[in-house]
Amino acid sequence: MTTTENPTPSTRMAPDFQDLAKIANEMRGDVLRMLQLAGSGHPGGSLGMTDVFTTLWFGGFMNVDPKNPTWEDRDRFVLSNGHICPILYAILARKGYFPRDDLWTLRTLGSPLQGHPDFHFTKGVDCCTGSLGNGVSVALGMALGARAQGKDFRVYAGTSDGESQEGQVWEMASAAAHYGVDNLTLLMDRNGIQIDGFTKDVMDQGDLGAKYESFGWHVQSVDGHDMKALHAALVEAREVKGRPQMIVCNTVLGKGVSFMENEPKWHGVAPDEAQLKKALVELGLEQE
Ligand SMILES: Cc1ncc(C[n+]2csc(CCOP(=O)(O)OP(=O)(O)O)c2C)c(N)n1
Ligand SMILES: [Mg+2]
Repeated sequence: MTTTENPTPSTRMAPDFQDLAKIANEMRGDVLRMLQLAGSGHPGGSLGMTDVFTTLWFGGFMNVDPKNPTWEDRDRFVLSNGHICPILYAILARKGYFPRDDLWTLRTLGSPLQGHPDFHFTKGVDCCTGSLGNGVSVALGMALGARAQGKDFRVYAGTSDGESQEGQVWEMASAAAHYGVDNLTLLMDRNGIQIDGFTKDVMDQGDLGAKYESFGWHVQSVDGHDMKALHAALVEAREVKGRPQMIVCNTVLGKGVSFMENEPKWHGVAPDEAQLKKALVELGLEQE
C-alpha cells in the first residue's frame, strides 16, 4: 500500500497559506461548537495549537491514509497533552477518518470521541493519552520501533509547558537523545498557562528550549500562529540527522477568541451558548 500524501522534499510544493488559515479558522469553529454541545472540555489549548497542527496535518507533513488508518508505514501522531483533543478530532474529521457529525457527540456515552484520545474508539488516533508525561514516552517508543523494523515513518507528538513538569518527560528527553532518534519531532505548546494559572507562578519552567538543547536535541522556537514559520520549522526538523527535534511553539491560549485569549480560566471550561455565538461571530463564521 502506498500513499502520495507526503511527496519527497524535493518535489513538495509550499502549501497555500491562505487556504491553511481558512481551514484553521473553520476548525476553531468546530472545536467551539463541539465543546458547547458537550458542556465540558478544553478550548484554550485546542485553539492555541490549531495553527500548529493545521500546518502539520494540512501542510503536507503527515504521511497517512485516512482510508487505511492502521497502515503500518504511516507517520504517527501522539497528542501527549491529550486534553486538547477537540482540535485533533476536528482535524481527523476534516481528513476523512470519520464523519464531521461525529464531532457533535463529543464526551457522550458510546461516542467514538471521548474526553481524551483513545485509539480503541477513534480512527486516526495512534495512542491513548491524557495522563500527562505518558504520550511523549510512547512516541519515543514508536520512533525506536520504526528503527527496529527498518521502517522510515516519522513520529510527531504534541506536548505542553504544563506537561513538562512531569519527570517522565525528561526521561524521554534523555533517552531520545542518547539513542540519536531522528524520526521524532515534538511540538511544544508554550502558552505559559496550565490548569491552575500561569506556569511562571505554579512552577516556573524557565527556558524549555534551552533545556531540550542541553539534552542534545535540535531545538527551534517559533511563533505558533505564523504558519509560514511553522512550515519552515517542520521542513528543517525533518532534515535533521542523528538528533530528536523540538519545536517550541509560542502560542496564545484561546487564540482567535478575544475573551478567551491568554486567560487561564479557559484551560478547561466549555463556552455556553451566548459565548459560542460571540466567538463564532468573531471568527467570521456566523452573522451577528
Ligand atoms: C499525570 C497527570 N496529572 C494531572 C493531570 C491533570 N491535568 C490536565 S491538563 C493539566 C495542565 C497541563 O498543562 P498545559 O498542557 O500546559 O495546559 P494548557 O496550556 O492546555 O492550559 C493538568 C495538570 C493529567 N492530565 N495528568
Ligand atoms: Mg500550557
